[in-house]
Amino acid sequence: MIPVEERFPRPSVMGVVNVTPDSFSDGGVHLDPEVAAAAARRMVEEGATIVDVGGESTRPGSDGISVDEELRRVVPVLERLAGDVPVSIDTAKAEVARRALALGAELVNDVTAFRAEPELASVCAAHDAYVCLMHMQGEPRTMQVDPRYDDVAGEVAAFLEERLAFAVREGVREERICLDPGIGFGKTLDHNLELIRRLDVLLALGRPVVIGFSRKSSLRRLVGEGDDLVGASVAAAVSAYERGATILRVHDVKPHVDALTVASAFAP
Ligand code: HH2
Repeated sequence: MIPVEERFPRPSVMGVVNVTPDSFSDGGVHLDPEVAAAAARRMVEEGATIVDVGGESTRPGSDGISVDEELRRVVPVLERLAGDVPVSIDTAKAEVARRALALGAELVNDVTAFRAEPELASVCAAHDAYVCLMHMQGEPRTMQVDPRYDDVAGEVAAFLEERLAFAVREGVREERICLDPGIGFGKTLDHNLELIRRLDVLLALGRPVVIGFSRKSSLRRLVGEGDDLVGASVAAAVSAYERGATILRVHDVKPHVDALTVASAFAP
């Protein structure tokens, strides 16, 4: 296995496949495992480096689901992709990650950064998996009620530094880990903008940064009502890339790959 930086050269695109009835961005679209697997394959053809498969929505206001329900949603998709498509599993549950890794997933994307189930860290360590640790203030059910920070960039960085140290203590190799400030997870529009503006604070931790701004409601607040958020999402991804982000987590792969290819052509 190679370090994150080599496996995911900057910029890399992570395509999102939510196998959920209720995700805010693509809920219900990929509930049929054949449809989900076909979408994942198409994302890789369009230039995604990896596809993030998730069975539990974390949209504001959502409740959790059981291990059995999450497995029932994601396993049929993972079985169809095994050995064929590079997969990340978006889960906070050790049992779901264990099954996904056995089915060939190479990255575990935990929006709770090993807080929901700390034993998930040793599962990742045992498989030498890549890991994404994300910041969230509060929990999905209530996180958007009244998020507050004195210094959002500093507080998010301090949290991720502590979770990085925890993961390493549990045996995950640091070179396998990337960090994500968690756009929209207990944050206002201003907090989200500030996190991208001051991405250098996060980059100072020395790990590759993942950004998921795609189709999030902050973009809707900026551009107003309209058909889709593709243009807004692409602009956010390019801005994050130009400030140092490595992996962009997106729903609309092709326009992001095109935009990032052009943006990276300007890099010295
Ligand atoms: N955002 C969502 C879910 N997982 N993981 C990381 N690392 N970063 C993110 O920003 C992130 C994430 C939420 O977006 P989406 O998957 O579209 O919706 P839902 O949680 O409703 O399934």
